[in-house]
Amino acid sequence: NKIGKMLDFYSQFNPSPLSIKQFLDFGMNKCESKSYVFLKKELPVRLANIMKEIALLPDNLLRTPSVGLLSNWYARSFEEVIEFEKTDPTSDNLKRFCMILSHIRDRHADVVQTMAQGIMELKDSQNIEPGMETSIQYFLDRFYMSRISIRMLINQHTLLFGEGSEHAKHIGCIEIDCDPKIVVKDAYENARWLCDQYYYGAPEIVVKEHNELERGEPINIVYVPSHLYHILFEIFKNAMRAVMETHQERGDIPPIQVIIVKGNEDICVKVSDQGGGIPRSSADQLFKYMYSTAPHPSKSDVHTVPLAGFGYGLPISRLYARYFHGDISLMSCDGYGTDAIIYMKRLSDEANELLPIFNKTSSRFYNKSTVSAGDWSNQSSLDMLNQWKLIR
Ligand code: W6P
Repeated sequence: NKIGKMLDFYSQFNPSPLSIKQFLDFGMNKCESKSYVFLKKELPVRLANIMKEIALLPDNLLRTPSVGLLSNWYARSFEEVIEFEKTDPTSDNLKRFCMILSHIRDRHADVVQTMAQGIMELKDSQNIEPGMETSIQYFLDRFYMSRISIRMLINQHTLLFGEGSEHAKHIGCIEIDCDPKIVVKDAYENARWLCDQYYYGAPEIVVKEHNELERGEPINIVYVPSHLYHILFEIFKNAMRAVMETHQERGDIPPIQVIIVKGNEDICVKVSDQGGGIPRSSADQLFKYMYSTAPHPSKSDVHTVPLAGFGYGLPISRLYARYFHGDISLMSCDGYGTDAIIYMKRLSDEANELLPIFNKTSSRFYNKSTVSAGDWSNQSSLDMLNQWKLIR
C-alpha cells in the first residue's frame, strides 16, 4: 500500500536536529516558505522514524485498544503531511499547512495518557518479565522524546506564522531572556497551592542565584520556559510531598532551597529538600515508567490524590531536560533529603535537539528476548523495587 511505501521511504532519513539558535534564526527571519519547505520533509521523517519503532513493539502491546488508537493517529497525521510533499509554498498552501499542523497537534494531545493506558492494559493482562520492562522503558523514552520534538516543530511554525503574534521577547515558544528565577517562583506557587489543598500547609522556598560568569548580574537563558516550568513543577510536587510526609507532625517544616547557577557550560537549578531522602536501593526506580504506573491510581489511595499528575512526571521531565542536551539528576541522602539538579546548556548553539533515530541498532533492541547475564555479583532483589512509592 501507498502509505507503507512512504513510511519505508521517509524512515530511511535521519531526523535533522535543530539547535535553539537555529530555531531562533528560523523565527527572526520570519521566512514562512523556508520553514514550510523544511517541515514538509522533516515532519514525515520524524513521524516515520517513530512509527517504524512502534511497529516493533511486542504484539500484545500493539494489540491493546489504546496503542491501536494511537497508531491510527500517527498514520492519519503522516498521510496529512505527505499531502504537501510535491507542493510549492503558495500562500494558499502555507495557510492550509498551518491549519493541518494545528489539527495534528490537537489530535495527538492525549498521546501520553493513551500510551500509559496501553501499558496498564498490558500489565493487567500478563506478567511482564524484566527484559520486556527494559525494552518498554527504552521505547517510551524514544517515543515521548520524538513527540516532544514534533510538537516543538509544530508549535514553532504555527506560533510564528499562524494568527499574528508579534512578541519582542518570544520567538514562538522560545524566550530570548528567560529568567529561571521567575519560572522557579511560578512553578513553586502552583505546586504550593496543590500541597496546601491536601496538607493544609507547604514548605517555604528560599531562592539564591550565583552568576559565576558575570558576577552580580541577573541570570538569563535562551530557553523554552514551558519546558523548564514542567520540570520544576514536577520536582516541587515531589519535594513538597516528601517534606510534608516527613515533617507534618513535628510542625517545623524545613524550606525548599533553590540555587540557580550560571557556569561556563551549563545553567543549573538545584532544588534541595529535607524530605527524608530516597533509599539508594530504589532511587533508580524514580525515572521508570513501569514503576510509576505500578500502583494503580485509585481514589481511596490518599497519597495519589492531591499532588497528582500522570505518574510519568519525572521520566518525562528528564526527557524535556535532555531534549536540548541538558539533564536531571537526583541525589539523595537517605534519612535526610534529596537534591534535584536541572542542567541546561548555557549556549543556545550547543542546545541541540536530542532525537531518536530508527535504525538497525534500535531495532535490535526490541528483538533480544533475553536479559543479558550480569557480570557483577548481586542479588538484585526484586522486592527492593517496590519499597519506594512515588507520587504520580
Ligand atoms: C524526594 C523524592 C523526590 C523526587 C524528585 C524530586 C525531589 C524529591 N524528593 O524525596
